[in-house]
This record gives sequence, structure tokens and C-alpha cells, in this order.
Amino acid sequence: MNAAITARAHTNIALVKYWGKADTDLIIPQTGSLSLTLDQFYTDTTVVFDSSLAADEVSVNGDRLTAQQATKVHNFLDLVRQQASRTSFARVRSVNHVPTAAGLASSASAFAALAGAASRAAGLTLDRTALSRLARRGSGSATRSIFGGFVEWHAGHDDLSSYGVPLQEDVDWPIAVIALVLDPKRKKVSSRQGMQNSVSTSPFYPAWKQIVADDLAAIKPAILARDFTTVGETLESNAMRMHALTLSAWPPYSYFNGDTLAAMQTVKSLRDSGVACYYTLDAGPNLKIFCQAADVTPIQERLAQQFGQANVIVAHPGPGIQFLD
Ligand code: 2P0
Repeated sequence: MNAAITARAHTNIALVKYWGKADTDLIIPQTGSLSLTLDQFYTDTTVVFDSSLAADEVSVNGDRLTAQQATKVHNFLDLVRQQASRTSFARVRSVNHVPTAAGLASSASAFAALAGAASRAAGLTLDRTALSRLARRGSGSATRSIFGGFVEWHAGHDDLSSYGVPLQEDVDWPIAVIALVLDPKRKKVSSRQGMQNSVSTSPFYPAWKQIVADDLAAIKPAILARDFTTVGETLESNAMRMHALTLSAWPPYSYFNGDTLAAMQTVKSLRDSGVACYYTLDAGPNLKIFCQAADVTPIQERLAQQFGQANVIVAHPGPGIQFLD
């Protein structure tokens, strides 16, 4: 038996979204994307390769997954075994400090932590670019969670050229992201299924590719210049245009629920009253509100009053992958 390795990876919120693959096997995206890694939501994963095992054993939050539930993890471990020229099975223990499948991108932190722990447990020494490429094979958004702060995923065109690059890892800009949990249940249409449906059936998809290119060009200098308004307007319009790809697909689908629309109105009315804040949301109904640290309290109070204190979680920029002893 080899040493057990534990890695911690934080989740990220995309400010310019990834919504569609050019290669579904290698997970090469149709466009680039850009995210902020968050400090509040993370996954700790421990991996040990053990030649006495007859199959991979995977547990998440203390519950053993069935072989079928663990298919993605098993396939991912096969990739690691292939890279490391190993054959033994692995025991994987993962603890999510993320509301699973609540649209808070738990697959990002999960596959980034798994990439780190599994590769090191298998004896591989990968730099962060190689780790990012490996994490990508588990889940697209995990590509970005190897790094802290603001991270761009270069779409690339093949396995070697598609990886995350930090734009700014140590963020000293006093900003916050307030997560508003409106429904913690697992989503009905997975991101994987939803995005491919948009690529193949939404007539707006060609426009989306241009929108992402323009938004990346606008948001990167705005982040570096701490231009809060440009960053906020870009991320909110990018999120709404991504969601237009769900409504315009056939069959149409949506990740919004009634509370999502009410929360959007609340953010707009806060903004109208002079509190600068902008929302984004992923493949689920929950809003993430981008704001300046000085404005957290009034936003938090207003959201808590409307949706309950327990559903409002304040996050800040978080770090990249860490290995724990
Ligand atoms: C993102 N999302 O950029 C976008 C925005 C959700 C909305 O990446 O199929 O779990 O595993 O590559 O990464 C969620 O999709 O999809 C996602 P796969 P993933 O964060």
C-alpha cells in the first residue's frame, strides 16, 4: 500500500461562463471562461492506491457510492492509472464543504481535489498546468479550481492546449460574493446534458461564442483596474445570456425558479437604491451576488429578511489547490 494523499480544492464562480463543449470526451470547451475561486466552498479528498482492493472504493461525505454512482470517478482514476502506469485500485474519501448540486459547482472543487490527491498518490509529480489539464478531464469547471483568485480557462483545441491560467491569484481588491441558496436540491437537467443541448439546438449559440470573446476582452482589464461597474455589468449580462441558451434550446429548459426571479428583482432594487451589486447564477436557481466588501452588510440583511438568514452565505476570494498532511 502507498501513502494516502489529501488535497483541498475550492470551488469557483464563473464570471464569464463555460457553456458547451467542442470535444465531449476530452472536455475541450467551445469558448474560454473566467472565474473567481471562493474561500467558503471546498472539497477535501483523500486517495490511496491499494493493491489488495478488487475495485475502486469511493465515499462522499461518509456515504459509499455504488459502482454506477462512482462511474465518473472510476473513469477519472483510470486516466491517472494510465498516466502513472499503475494497475491497483484506489480508496477515495471525499468530503464536500459545498451544498452538493445546488448550482455552487461542487464538481469543480471535487475533481480539482481528486486530480491533486490521485495524481500524487499514484506517484506522479504534476505542475499546476498539468493538474489543471487533468482536472478538466473530470469536469470542465474543475480546470479553473486548481488556481486561486481570478482564473481564465484557455479553451485551446486539444488536450495539451486547454487549461487554466491565473489572471490574479492573490486578490487584494476588497470584494465579496454572497451566495443565496434558494433550493439546495439536485438539479433536474445536469450541466453536462444542458450545455450540449444548447450547443446542438439553440439558434443563439453562434452569438454566444462572440459574446464570450467580447466579455473576456472587457472583464480582464476591468479586474486588473478594479473597475467594479464594468466587472459587475459584464458578469450579470454574461449570466443572463448563458441562461438565454437554455430557454432557446429545444426542448427548452430553465434553471430558474420563482424565487430566482424575485431575488433578481431584489438585487436590482438594491442597485437602484445606490448599493452596487450584480448577480450571476449557474446551472441552478441560486444567485451569487458580486459586491464590494463595504456593502456586504446591507445586502446580507436585505436577503436574510426576504429568504432567511441560513440561506445567505458570504464568501471571498479563495486559494488554489492545497495538499494537507
Ligand atoms: C461554469 N458551469 O463556467 C459553468 C457556468 C455551470 C454554468 O461549468 O460537463 O460541471 O463536467 O464539464 O463543469 C458546470 O458544468 O460540466 C459549469 P462538465 P461542469 O462554471
